[in-house]
Order: sequence, then C-alpha cells, then structure tokens
Amino acid sequence: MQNIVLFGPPGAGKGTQSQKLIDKYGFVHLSTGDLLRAEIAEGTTLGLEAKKIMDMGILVPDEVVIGMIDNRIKANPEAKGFIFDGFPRTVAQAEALDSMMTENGIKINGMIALVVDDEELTKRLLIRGQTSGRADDQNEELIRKRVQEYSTKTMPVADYYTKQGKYSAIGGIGEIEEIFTHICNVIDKF
Ligand code: B4P
Repeated sequence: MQNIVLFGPPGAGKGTQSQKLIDKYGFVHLSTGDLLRAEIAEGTTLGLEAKKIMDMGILVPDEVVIGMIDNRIKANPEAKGFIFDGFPRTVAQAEALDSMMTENGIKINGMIALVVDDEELTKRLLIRGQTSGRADDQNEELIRKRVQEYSTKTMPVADYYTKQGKYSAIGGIGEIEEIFTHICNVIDKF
C-alpha cells in the first residue's frame, strides 16, 4: 500500500496530476478542496460556513478538514493506497494525519511537492476562473491572498516531511505528461 501527499501552492497542478495518478495506480483520491466543494453544492451547514471562508481565500479550520479526512480513511479499508491532495495544509493537519495513519496501521510513504512560481500560479488560476465558476479563482487579489496563506501556513508542512526524510520536489512548470512522468519516477522508488 502506498500513501502519497501531493503538495504545492494553489494552481500548482495537484488536482490535475492526482487524476492521472488515480488512473495509473488506483489510489483513492482524498482532496479536501473537492470534499468542501461537495458540501457547498449540497448546501450543508458545514458547506455554507466553508464557502464564506474559501471565498475570502483563507484556510478553513483544521478540525473541519481533519474530520473529513478521518471519515474517508475509515470508509475505505480496502484501499490500495491514498493520494492526499491539498491536505495537510498546516502542521497541525500533518500531525493529525500521522496519528490517523498510525491508528489505521498504515503510513505516509512520501510527499511530492510541485514547484511553480507565483506569476504562473496567478495566470493559471485566472484562466481556470473563466470556466470553473469558482469564486476563489476569479480575482487576482484573492488569488494573491491564497498564495500568501500558502506561504505562511502551508509551507512549514514541507519542513515537517523533510525532517521525516519523506520530501521530494518536482518542477511543476511544463507539459502535464512530462511532470506526470517525473512524479511516477519518484513514486516507483518509494
Ligand atoms: P483546492 O481545491 O485544494 O484548490 P487549489 O489548490 O486551487 O487547486 P489545485 O492546486 O489542485 O489546482 P490545479 O493545480 O490542479 O483548495 C481550495 C480552497 O479550499 C483553499 O483555498 C482553502 O480555502 C480550502 N481548503 C482545501 N483544503 C484545505 C485544507 N486542508 N485546510 C484548510 N483549507 C482547505 O489546477 C490549476 C489550473 O492549472 C488548472 O486549470 C489546470 O488545468 C492548470 N494546470 C495544471 N497543471 C498545469 C501545467 N503543467 N501547465 C499549465 N497549466 C496547468
């Protein structure tokens, strides 16, 4: 069983590459962004609260996303492996993930970080915003807020995995297929 954390700033290609990894390796995809958007679409209380926060470009509270991930791990006892996309986004979430893994007798094999500069991120998200209908992709100021939130709260998660000897970085600019090949090369060595 392999459990991978796909890491990177908003727009780095995590969702894009996750889809390809699921097709190739049969991982169960756990994207906190997708789980939150599903709650919003269903109009749940959690979704209504999360929408307000996401539309401000800031992170939703740790306990909300940790609870969602915990439920999904427990709901998939037969999984060949999990791909964590957009989670953990804070050190507290990373610690909670380690506890959940231990509790379920599994572990994180490695974190793969997609490295993309801020200018390219802004460009990609504004393009996605033209068709995605996502309020958080439609305005440059909000995108900058999300990137800033990533720098202050999420970047320390990379150090957390580096200390465990589990961090690998990959250039996230270029052809999607080429980046995918680099990711697979790292996974195949885990
Ligand atoms: P997410 O849904 O995780 O959104 P994201 O980071 O913007 O998406 P992603 O990075 O997967 O997009 P991709 O690069 O694939 O989070 C949204 C919000 O939810 C957060 O701001 C936060 O409020 C909340 N949230 C989620 N998880 C949370 C957590 N754990 N804790 C607290 N809050 C949380 O795609 C971007 C675009 O780039 C696409 O259009 C794609 O086509 C394009 N692209 C991809 N690769 C490319 C390439 N190589 N070249 C050119 N374009 C490329």
